[in-house]
Amino acid sequence: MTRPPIRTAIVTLLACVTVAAALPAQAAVGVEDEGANCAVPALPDTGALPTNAKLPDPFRKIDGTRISTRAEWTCRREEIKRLSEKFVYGEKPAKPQSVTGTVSSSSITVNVSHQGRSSSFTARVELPSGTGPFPAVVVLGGFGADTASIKAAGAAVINYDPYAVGKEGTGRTNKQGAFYSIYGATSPTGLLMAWSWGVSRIIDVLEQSGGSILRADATGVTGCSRFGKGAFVIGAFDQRIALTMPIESGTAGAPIFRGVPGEGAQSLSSAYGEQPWLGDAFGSFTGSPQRLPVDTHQIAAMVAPRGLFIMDNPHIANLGPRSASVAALGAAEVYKALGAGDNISYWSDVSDGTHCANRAEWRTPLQQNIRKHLLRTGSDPGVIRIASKAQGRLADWADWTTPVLGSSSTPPPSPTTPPPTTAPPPPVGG
Ligand code: MCU
Repeated sequence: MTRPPIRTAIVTLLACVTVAAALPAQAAVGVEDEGANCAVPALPDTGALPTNAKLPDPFRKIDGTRISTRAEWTCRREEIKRLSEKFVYGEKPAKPQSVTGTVSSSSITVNVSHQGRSSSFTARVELPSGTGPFPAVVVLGGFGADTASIKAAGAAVINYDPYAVGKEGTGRTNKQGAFYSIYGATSPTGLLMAWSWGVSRIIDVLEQSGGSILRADATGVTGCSRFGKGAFVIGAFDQRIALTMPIESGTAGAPIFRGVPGEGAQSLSSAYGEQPWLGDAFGSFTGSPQRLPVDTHQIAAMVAPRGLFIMDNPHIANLGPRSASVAALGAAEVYKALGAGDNISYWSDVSDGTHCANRAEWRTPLQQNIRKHLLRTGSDPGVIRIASKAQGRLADWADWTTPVLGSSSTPPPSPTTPPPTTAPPPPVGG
């Protein structure tokens, strides 16, 4: 696939510029990070990271052993979280000392203060018809998400301007926005994680509001393109988000970092340099993603067992759709191991090649996901529907098998199942 289509699209778009034992179906919603108190071993230093051309084993802990129960996922997830913060996105600080705000049927205000610094931002609310309280989908940006279908399904829309929390167009030493007013303009945390922090603070305010207009336990997130990158990270890093729906996110979003160079997607150095989306620490890996101790299949797996619906466009190689499909297939192995295989969807089988188009193909799965994970009135299983022209193969990237995880602390009788197999067509980069 050639580059021109995305350029054309960009010109257009820049104009708008355990959960312990019995997991399955729904995750507990209510805690931003259930593993916050896990005893995580010391993380490796950048210089000591081994080279691994394959995708890191999501089930192998930093101490070298593999998890054998579902309950252990909570702390393994925490390891992935901390590794991702250290090497990919930058740290997401815990809830600040004070978060206050208001929720009305038309807007949300968020006021934050921490160690003598304060900042605030607002988001516009659109309610669906009917009687609340409503679940809500946080929509980043203002293009590419089918807000009419979200509301028709019965969820409110929270229009979130990520730039109020982390501006684009600044250098890495002069980051601006509500996040950086608190944590400093030279914070090494990138914009995607700053945006994630902002949505977490919106959910804090929803929780404090008593939930009479918008429910705090039924929040989704979506956005397209750079805001798809944002939606991906936002959903991964707050376990109160019940449904994560990145659209056409491209490099620094869903596509596996290791696959990006071979597929002809936007290069890691281009994405790293274009905007401070990724954390400053990622600068060490733009030419050597094989040294990263985590890849995006694990970031996607951080969403498990919560709802995840990744939408992609197979017609634009620059978006890395093959590499994104591999991430989804890898994450799906974690979902399966947790007994939640029905909660993940990936859909790139769409006809219109326009970047961030409003697509009829996604309307039904979008509304099914909203009913299942936000309204909790539906039970449709997730769908993996990969366009044949952008089909990645997990078997080419994974040298690990998917364990059968015990549902208690007793190790299961049989430790492994055969390697994941999914589909025949050519490998990423092929
Ligand atoms: C796909 O997301 C980005 C892409 O990474 C950028 O290189 C390009 O400039 O903008 C895309 C986007 O956000 O389009 C609206």
